[in-house]
Order: sequence, then structure tokens, then C-alpha cells
Amino acid sequence: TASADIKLPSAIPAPRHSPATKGNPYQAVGDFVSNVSRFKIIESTLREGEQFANAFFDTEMKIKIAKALDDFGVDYIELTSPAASEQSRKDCEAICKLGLKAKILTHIRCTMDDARIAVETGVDGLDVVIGTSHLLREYSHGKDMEYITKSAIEVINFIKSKGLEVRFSSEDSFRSDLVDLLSLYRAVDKVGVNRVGVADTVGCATPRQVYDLVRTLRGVVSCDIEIHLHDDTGCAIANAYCALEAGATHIDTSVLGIGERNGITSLGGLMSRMIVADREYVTKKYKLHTLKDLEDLVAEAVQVNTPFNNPITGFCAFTHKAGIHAKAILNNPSTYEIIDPADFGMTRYVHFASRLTGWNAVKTRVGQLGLSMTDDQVKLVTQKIKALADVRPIAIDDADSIIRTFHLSLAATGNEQVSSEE
Ligand code: AKG
Repeated sequence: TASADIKLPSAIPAPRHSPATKGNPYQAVGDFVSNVSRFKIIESTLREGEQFANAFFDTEMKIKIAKALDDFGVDYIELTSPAASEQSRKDCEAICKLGLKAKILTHIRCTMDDARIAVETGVDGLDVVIGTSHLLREYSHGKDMEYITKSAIEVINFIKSKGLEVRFSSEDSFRSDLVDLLSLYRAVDKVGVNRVGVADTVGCATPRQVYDLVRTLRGVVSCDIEIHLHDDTGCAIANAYCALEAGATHIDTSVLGIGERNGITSLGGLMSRMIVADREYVTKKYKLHTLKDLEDLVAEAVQVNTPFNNPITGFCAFTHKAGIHAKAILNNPSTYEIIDPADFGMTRYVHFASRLTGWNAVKTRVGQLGLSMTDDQVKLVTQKIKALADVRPIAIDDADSIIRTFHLSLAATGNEQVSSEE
């Protein structure tokens, strides 16, 4: 509860990463491809997120989400293909007319038919995709690499002729043949694609594989590199970070990570990772204190709860419970927090109603309740709280009433006499 929040000074020394690391010439050389301090976000809640099992966004909701994403500061907003349905096409046009700061993209298959529909919607750019793994070539579209390369070049040239930004991506990149992949990327780079995209479509890639592929690709193409990472094996955020370290420039996200199956890199999760890498870049570029409202908006729209362990906004993301943690946190929050909750408009909470509670947390609570006790008295009342918490789970109200009752008894007996030896 709000009344139980223990607010502390936000004095966390900011961990800093800089590509040109000051005073360490060796690190500066090693990090020259890293984009952890200059990445862009392609926000795909309104495309990948629409593929989430529970998602149905009507026009009004899409507009609300697009405005909230724009206010948050994402660089791009990616929308469902206008070729998917008539309403998708109309919604795409409606969002383009909002005049948002973020660039609007739509996501299409690598076909001239899709491209012709998409270029008429008013979008700033098109994200073109086609499967390149043998599984997708055999069981999805049935085309070989020669056909894929030819149609990619045709579609890219067409989109460029309309003056729009174009990205070309290979679906299922990590299960595609590396030589095929690099030849394809080299061919589209040569015709002037703005970005190439790498997609871990089934969430199979490890951070090391991501680093290796992106780093290799960085040496092959001169355009920007985008990455799209599914979370089937829980690596989506770590993989995004590795991709940036290897030279990727753009990361695909969705709010709460919603998407096909269990989704992709979450916007909030990426923020938690990146603020630790470069606090200044992240806090200047993104309106972090709007993250909770943005997540609540999307969670409600797709009828899910924010997971308890969600980075930043999960209900216990800044809750400290064990006595030794609470004591250190009360002295200096950096001891057990790598992220300052205040950067996201959140507050930390030091739990004082469990069998693990230490007297420092109770002392702070006593102060919050406007009561006055000696340290010995606080230690005594802490023992009472712990004794009850050993028998059953106790609520904050239970702990508060133990504190108040104990304080009243002090007044009745003359509180100076009470000591922890009694
Ligand atoms: C996927 O491969 O999972 C996609 O959703 C497409 C990714 C892309 O267009 O880069």
C-alpha cells in the first residue's frame, strides 16, 4: 500500500557505459561497434503485439496505444500490414494522419502486391520480411534463395522509388544457412535498403549466437541493422543487449513483450537493461515515468495482469524483505538496487511484516507512523512481529497494530524503562 512505502533519497550512483570509455584505450577499441549508447526502438505492439493470443485492438485502442508510445518517445511504431484486412488498412491510414513524432512503419510480406497496398497508406516506411530457413522455404512459401533475392530487390526498388524508408528482414534468420543469409543481405544492401533485419523467430538463439551473427553481418553491410527476438527460451532481453553490443542499431519491442506465442523483447525490460548500460541516454530520450501507465493500458486492452516479476513495474520489483537487505537499503539504496525506482516514477518498499524482518525496517516504519521509540524498544517490538509471522503470514496492518499496541503499552508503563534485555 502507498502508506507502507518507505521513501528514501534517490542517491544511486549512475552506472555508466560509454563506447569511448574514458581513460581506457583498450576498452574503447573493443567497443567501437557497440550501440548500447545510441540505439533506436521499433515498437511493435501494434503489429507483433496484435499477434498475441488475447489481442484485439479496435481503431480507438490502436490510436490510444500509438499516442502513448509516441509520448514515451519510441523512434518508430510498426503497424500490422494493410494487406491483412480492410480494417487494418484503414487503421494504418488513421494512425499515419495523427502527425506523431515517431515514424510510422508497416510490416509486409516480400511481395509487390503487399508493397503496392502499403505505399498508399501514408506510412514513413515499410518493413519487408520473408522466411529464409529451409523449414520456412519448404513448408511456408516454397521459394528458393534465388527467387527470394530477386523479389527482395524488386520490392525494395519499388518502395525506394516511392521515397519511403525500407527495411528487409529474413524470417527465422538463426536457422538459415549463413552463406545464403549473408549473400542476401549483401545484395539488398547494394540496392540501398535502409536497414536489414535479423529475426530470431522461434526464440532459439543464445546471446553468443546473436553477438556472432550480428557482428559478422556488421562487417558485410553498411546499412543499419535491426533485430527482432522472440522469448521462447527467456533470452529476448539479453539477446537484444548482445545485438547492440555487436553493432545492431534498432531493437524491436512490444509493451509487456506481447506477441506470437510468449512474445518478444519487452519495452520495459529493454529499458531496465539499457538504463543500467547508459542512464543518461535512456533518461534523456524516453519518458520513463510513463512506462507504468503504458503497460497498464496495454495489459487492460489484452486482459492480462502485469507479471509479478516484470522488470521495473512488477509489484515486487523494488520490494526488499530480508533483514540484512532492508538494513543496507535503508543506509544506501545502491547496496541492493541497480536501478533507481525514481527514474521510472516508482517507489521502493521495505517490507517490515515477515519472519525475516529486521529491526532497522521496523524502526523506519515506527517513524512513518509518527511514533517514537528507543532502539531497544524497536528491537523488542520486532521480536513480537517476527513471533506472529512465524505462525502465519501477516499483513502490513497486522504489523502496524503490533507496533501501535506496543507503543501504547510503553506509555502505560513509562517507556524509558523498557529494554531489549527484559
Ligand atoms: C518474426 O520473424 O518473428 C517476425 O515477426 C518478423 C520479424 C521481422 O520482420 O523482422
